Amino acid sequence: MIMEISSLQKARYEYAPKLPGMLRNGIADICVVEGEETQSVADQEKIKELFPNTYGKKEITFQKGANTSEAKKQVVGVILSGGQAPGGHNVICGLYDALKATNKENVLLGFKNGPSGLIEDDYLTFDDAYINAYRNTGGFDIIGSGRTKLETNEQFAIAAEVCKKHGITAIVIIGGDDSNTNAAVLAEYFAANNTGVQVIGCPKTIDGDLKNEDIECSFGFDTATKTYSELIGNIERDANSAKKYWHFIKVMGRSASHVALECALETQPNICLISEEVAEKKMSLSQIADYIADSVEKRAAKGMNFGVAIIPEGVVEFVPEFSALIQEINELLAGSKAEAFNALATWKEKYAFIENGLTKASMDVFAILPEGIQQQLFLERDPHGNVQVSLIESEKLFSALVKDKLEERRKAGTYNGKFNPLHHFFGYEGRCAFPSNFDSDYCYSLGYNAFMLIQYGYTGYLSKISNLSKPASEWVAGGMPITKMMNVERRHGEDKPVIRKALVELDGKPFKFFEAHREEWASETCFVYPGAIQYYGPAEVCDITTRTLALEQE
Ligand code: FBP
Repeated sequence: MIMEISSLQKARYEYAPKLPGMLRNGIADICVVEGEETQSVADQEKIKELFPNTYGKKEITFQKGANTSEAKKQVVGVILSGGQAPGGHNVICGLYDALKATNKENVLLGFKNGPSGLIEDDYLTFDDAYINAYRNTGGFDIIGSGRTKLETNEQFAIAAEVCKKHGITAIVIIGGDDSNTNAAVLAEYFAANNTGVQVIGCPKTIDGDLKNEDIECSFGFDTATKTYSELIGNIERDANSAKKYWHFIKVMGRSASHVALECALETQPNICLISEEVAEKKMSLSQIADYIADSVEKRAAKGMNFGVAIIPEGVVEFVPEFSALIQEINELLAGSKAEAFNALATWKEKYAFIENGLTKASMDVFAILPEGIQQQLFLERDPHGNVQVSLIESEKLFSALVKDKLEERRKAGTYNGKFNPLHHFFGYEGRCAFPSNFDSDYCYSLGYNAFMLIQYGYTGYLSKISNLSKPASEWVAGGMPITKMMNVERRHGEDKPVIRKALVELDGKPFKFFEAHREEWASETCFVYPGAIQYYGPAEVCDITTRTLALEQE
């Protein structure tokens, strides 16, 4: 079968990603500067105890200088883990190029379909022809991805066997906070068992929640938010042209609202909910609906019966009364009780069962939900029997609640507008887009740098490229022990060492900027139309980073 490719894809094959200045001559010209020993962000004693071989290592930076790394053949295995994020292919391309430029005998293996590929010994060996077909392209189809977790000693023992079989010297895990937590645990296991296999992580996720004082952003966030912002901007322009619809747009981001906030900074919609603020202010569904309805009412009074509201995917979990309701529903249907519920023939009977089982507070919340959402709460269960909150159509939920509020206001005589809502969900549209120049460069650098860390013998480190709001020539390459980013959290009833997830900081500059402008955006039409990602043209159009990063590094 002949694979057809688009003109853009052909052109992107030729794009030469920009590396940080210090990496541009490869290993021959790179030396290591070791910094301070590190401590985990919290729970130091516990993390130290759990990671006796990899805890407290020094942060490192590369700079130009004479290479002192050991000359040995490297066989590296790479894994893509979790949700797709634009640029993943370039991490692998950068890793491959660095590995081959260092020694032509070096080998790169790609384990297929996520971490399970390592356990199942399902892999391919990269060569130039294979790699060249994926340069600067979106997606994770180069080897596939998956969400299997590597976390048990049995899995680690199998992984060690597979590494031994292929003579693997290092594993690179490209993943988010959970996958890199697992990378740290695997690194510790390999070190404790003297396998000689190093483990390096690369920070991935469109959600933008794997960041901290060392990791300025996860890759994919730039392209995904630019893709969503293009679409939101197009919708804003449509809304401003037709002047007859209110668009409720849910954007991905399982938990944190970084994606929603970045899209709001890019497009200046009338409304953008920020889940972290909803939690901080303990807002109820009714208060959120009133907040949106205020904007609808103010705009209607000026003859503007249209608008755009951005809803972060994870928001309902941050509404205290809603998460209490979810917990009660999980208990209500725990174990065999689910069977009794499912045996009831009609929704009326099921409703009575629910009414009987919920507390009054939760029933009050349940009662105001549109029937479609009520039923969704009982249909979609995960393998543990829990409600899958991410599947709740919160964009429809909020527009329905706003509609009710507006009817009340109409009766009270304060509102006399028209409210025609339309709904959208932007998530999968952005995860495999052609990576922006920023993500192409950043990802290639992360992969290239990961090999430098391997070559210099480091394990349990995250590939770190910083100074990202500056041109790539000024970026700084180095590595950070993953244990530095860890703390202990309660997960599934157990205390676990995990990388701390970064939520939107309400005292951070991106949120502060949004907060200072949102009142005006809510009542006026201040839309901004970012347009499509540009790959060719002036740097100020093609190479700009996110507003979030620019504001954070101001
Ligand atoms: P990662 O954290 O693995 O990068 O994935 C994040 C994400 O893209 C979320 O934004 C979204 O909620 C989720 O993946 C969707 O998961 P799936 O691909 O399994 O449907």
